[in-house]
Amino acid sequence: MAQTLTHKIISTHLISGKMEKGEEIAVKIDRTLTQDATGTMAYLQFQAMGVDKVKTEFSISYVDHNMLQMDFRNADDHKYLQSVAAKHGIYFSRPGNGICHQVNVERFAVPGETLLGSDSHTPTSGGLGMMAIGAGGLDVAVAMAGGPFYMKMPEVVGVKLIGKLRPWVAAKDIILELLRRLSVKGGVGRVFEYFGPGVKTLSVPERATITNMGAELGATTSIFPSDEMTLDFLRRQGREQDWVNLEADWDAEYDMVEVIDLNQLVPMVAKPHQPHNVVPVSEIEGTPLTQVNVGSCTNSSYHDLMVVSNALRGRKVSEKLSMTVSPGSSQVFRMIAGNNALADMIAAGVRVLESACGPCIGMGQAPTSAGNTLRSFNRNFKGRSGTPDANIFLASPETCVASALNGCITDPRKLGDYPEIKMPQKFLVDDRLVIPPAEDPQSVEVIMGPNIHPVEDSWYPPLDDKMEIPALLKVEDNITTDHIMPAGAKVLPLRSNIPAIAEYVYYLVDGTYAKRAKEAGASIIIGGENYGQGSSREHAAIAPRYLGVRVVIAKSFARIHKDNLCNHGILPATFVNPEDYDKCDQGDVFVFKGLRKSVEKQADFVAHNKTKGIDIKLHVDASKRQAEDILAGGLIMKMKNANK
Ligand code: MIC
Ligand code: SF4
Repeated sequence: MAQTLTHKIISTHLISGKMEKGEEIAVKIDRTLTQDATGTMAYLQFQAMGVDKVKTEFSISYVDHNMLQMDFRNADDHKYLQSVAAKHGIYFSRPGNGICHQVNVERFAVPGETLLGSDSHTPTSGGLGMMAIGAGGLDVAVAMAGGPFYMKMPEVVGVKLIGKLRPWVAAKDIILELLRRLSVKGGVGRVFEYFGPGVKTLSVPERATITNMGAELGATTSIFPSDEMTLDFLRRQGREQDWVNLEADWDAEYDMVEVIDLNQLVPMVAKPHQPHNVVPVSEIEGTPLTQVNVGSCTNSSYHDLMVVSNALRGRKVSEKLSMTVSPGSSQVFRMIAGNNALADMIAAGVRVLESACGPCIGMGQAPTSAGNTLRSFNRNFKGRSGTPDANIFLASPETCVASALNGCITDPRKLGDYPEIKMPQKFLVDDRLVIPPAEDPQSVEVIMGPNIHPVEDSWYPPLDDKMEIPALLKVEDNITTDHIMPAGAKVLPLRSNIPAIAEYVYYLVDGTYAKRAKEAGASIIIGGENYGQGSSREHAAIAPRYLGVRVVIAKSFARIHKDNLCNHGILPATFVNPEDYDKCDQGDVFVFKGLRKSVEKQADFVAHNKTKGIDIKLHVDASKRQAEDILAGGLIMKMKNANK
């Protein structure tokens, strides 16, 4: 039978389950990646599994998020990560080597293989024909220990690209167009597979921009075929041996097809505060800006920065705003330093940042109060920039640089001729910032600073059969993990310390929440559609769990967050009748009876809203395997019980 690319890769990695839409399948993971902000927890959990050496073909630990070292904490995390990697067979990408996804595309992504990463933008490597999936740290730890990754067999959406992008219209505009059409929940349970004649007009970094931001659709992953363009890129990276030709069969059938005519696209921008609030740039041209940032795992490739530098050469960034550029990797950084593009940017007034996530995750460069910031990044959630009342707009590097020159949102087509960027025959390849694992692991001592706090069994009691507990918070649709467990310069350094970070759960939404939750002992959260979209950070499950959250009732859940809740023993329940959401309020007390049996059977059940005197019908939104995790108090407890 004719197969999609997704089916081809899954079938060669299938361990169990039926490849039927919605069925739970287990797939073999060839490679893993972590980054520091999720990595410390992932490795603490991996260590607790007692496995000496990772069982994957290749595992790598990047340091790119927590780069502001305002005290010992981030620096200690880096040391821990370096030592734990050396001990357990993991490669370590040193701070300064670049943003995980950009480096992975350049140096380590392999077409046809599977990659599991503890970061939601792991699908960036799908730009090279890899099945690359984002997950919580515990799932990545399990994969490193040789376990499979479980997921629902996704629907496959074929995105047919026809035509060719016009000058100043960028790959970013393709994914913004898809977000405009489908919204941040349009991709849940789906893989986006690109095909059609337009595909061959896009380079690997352009494809990677698209697969990167497919995460904002809520997709399981996104993937491009591995074709001549892929070979060309790998050759320039000195990795042609990694190439295989891989594409969908010509007559493969997709569950749904979206057609995008590249000729018709125009520069787009996502307005605050969701990546799907997309309009043509022309619609909001002239919007004043106080900041422009180019970089992030979405748009920091050599080509991206060369376009920016070209447009800036001999000109000045508008004095109305501050512009930063963060090169995606040491490779990109050294190449633009070597050909003077960096000097042109500095001369134009650009503030050059190190090769890291930086402003994307609120690690410095917070914008002005109520200011408008335009970013070549992928997320514009409220507060993410570090300034709670700032407005984040998202666009291509092309639109960013045109706007930086003008001081306001500007259509890049006004910049004149599109520059001809000559791509180097060979990229500057130097992997010396990637440290291989130790040859004598026994001699390596894992170094743990005082802020590093492993999870404790006492946080994970088994699920109670009977509970009478309050809903301490009710939130709306599309709540992100940035709402639940914010990042930024103040909170990110606490990623290795759950009791400390738990103080910040939902603090931008309701500053009293953490205190109230601790006082209540056990509690519920009520959410709307697509609860927990965005980042893969499992802290958005572990910290609420530590605060006593037992059940989250929502209209629907985002994939990674739901998996994280189950892994950490919180029951994700959905309303059988979505209108019941309106009947429940913050403060209502819910009575659960016979809960264990319902979860065991994954049966629908009734919770009594005692405050309102009504019964609410709920659905256990978990697979059989996940139901077992929840009953045990979480996956770690289930594993420990099995070893007893
Ligand atoms: C993000 O973009 O939100 C992050 C920071 O990269 C996260 C991971 C994290 O929270 O550490 C992600 O996308 O998964
Ligand atoms: Fe880093 Fe931002 Fe990419 Fe997340 S989205 S990995 S914070 S650059």
